[in-house]
Amino acid sequence: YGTYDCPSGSDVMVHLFEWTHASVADECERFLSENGFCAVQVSPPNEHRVIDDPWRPWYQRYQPVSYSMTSRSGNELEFLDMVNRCNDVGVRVYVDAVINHMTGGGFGVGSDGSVWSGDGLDYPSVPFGSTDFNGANECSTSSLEIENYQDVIQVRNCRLLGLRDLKLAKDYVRGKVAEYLNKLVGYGVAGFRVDASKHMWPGDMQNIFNRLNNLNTRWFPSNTKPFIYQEVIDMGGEPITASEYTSMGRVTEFKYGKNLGDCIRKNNGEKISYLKNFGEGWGFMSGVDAVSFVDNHDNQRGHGAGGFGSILTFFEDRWYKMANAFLLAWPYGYPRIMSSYNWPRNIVGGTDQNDWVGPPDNGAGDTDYAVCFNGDWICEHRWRQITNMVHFHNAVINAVVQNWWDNGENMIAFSRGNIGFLAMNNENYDMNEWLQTGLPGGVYCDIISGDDVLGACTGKTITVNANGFAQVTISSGDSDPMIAIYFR
Ligand code: QV4
Ligand code: CA
Repeated sequence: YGTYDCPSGSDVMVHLFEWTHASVADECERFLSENGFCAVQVSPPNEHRVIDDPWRPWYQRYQPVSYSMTSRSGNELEFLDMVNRCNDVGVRVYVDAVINHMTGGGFGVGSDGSVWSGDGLDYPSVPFGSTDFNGANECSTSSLEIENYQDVIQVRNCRLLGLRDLKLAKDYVRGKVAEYLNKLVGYGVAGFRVDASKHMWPGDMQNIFNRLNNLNTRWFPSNTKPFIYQEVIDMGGEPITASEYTSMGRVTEFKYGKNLGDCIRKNNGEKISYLKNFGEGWGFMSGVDAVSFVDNHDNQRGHGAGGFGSILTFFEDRWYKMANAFLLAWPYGYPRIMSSYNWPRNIVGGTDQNDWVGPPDNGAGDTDYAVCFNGDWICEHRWRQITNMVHFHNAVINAVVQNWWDNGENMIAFSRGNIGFLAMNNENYDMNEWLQTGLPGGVYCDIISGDDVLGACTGKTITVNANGFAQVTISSGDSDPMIAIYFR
């Protein structure tokens, strides 16, 4: 576990948050495969609670009702079609696996028509009954809720946000979860984002992962296990740490987006020149264990960890492009790009009043087919500055950082061996420096301000002399105050 096998020369994943299966399938064929993406993370495809109040929030999908496969993104056949078509063009599908819990309290009918009762701990479509959940024997709080994150047993045996906590110590429950994951593996899914991993005992997870089948040999080499990455929010200060999980797969490094956001925003005297040793040098987990990202579906709306004052999102597009350019230029972790829909964000007293708003839909709760730059589909992964940096990332994948330069404040530049070079100006005055790019002499196309179409550059050009030096000029007024060039 923890290994993955991207098509050669690609190593970036994109989270197509709340996209329907049909639109993901098309995006694999028409865009992701053409632009160096290794994989797509899709929203939980299993049956989930359907919430009316508030109306069809995105988070209803984090309340499983069963492991049958009709969700807001589509039905089982559409899921299968998506996996087939993405795999056929070399794009892996990673499923968001919600296996720590089922729904919160209440009762109702799920997205695939199954009855459920959180009040009665009854999920007949699995089936799970009351003995399949942690209760007063396992969890010591009278509310059965997690009340204290300093208490490891509470965090893992009590309820997260009231969500009915599965007894993953039990063989039957482990078996049902593994059966679900293996169904997906059989369909051709290549890996899993394991939701709420902090709230599960590593030993229970290891037991489940040990039951997983090898990947489908229609697309993958024999004896290849699914790629695992685990959602653990470890900002320090809690007894549960990311390091308890790294033997089973990668782990989400939430310090990355928070600290990068702080540097770009210049919070508390932070500067981008401090990024010189970003990663392990900042106390992050080892890069080979990490999934790195600027924002995710939680912290872009104030859930999870990070905080609005730190995390950068598409709402702050200039800074956001800078953050993603750094993410993709700097060697640390397996980078994940967020692809969002717009909503009427309204932060009052630190809380987004509209943090619940679901994806664009037809008014009846059926998610629209995603059309980029149309309506509310933001498609950050298709922003030129970000897509082109995915190409850059793949081109420099094996090259080390060299030729670091900074002005001691908020101008930086570095090369990746003799393949790529990035410079960024986050000052409020212009940058005009004669810098070593590491690159062979020649005229290069800046892929931030334009595209290199069949050798004709639509953006700025940068001339590198025979010794690798170039005059780097970045106006502080540029809409994207950076340049990136690489050798092809
Ligand atoms: C409400 C009350 C609770 C009460 C409960 C009683 O707020 O105090 O106990 O009713 O039943 C939603 C609502 C939440 C509601 C809950 C249960 O927001 O108010 O509780 O449902 O009905 C997402 C959302 C949550 C949402 C949940 C389930 O972020 O708001 O809860 O889905 O729909 C920690 C964890 C980390 C987690 C993060 C959010 O360590 O693992 O919190 N992140 C992941 C996902 C995230 C998801 C979950 C975990 C749960 O990335 O998207 O939560 O699967 O940091
Ligand atoms: Ca748990």
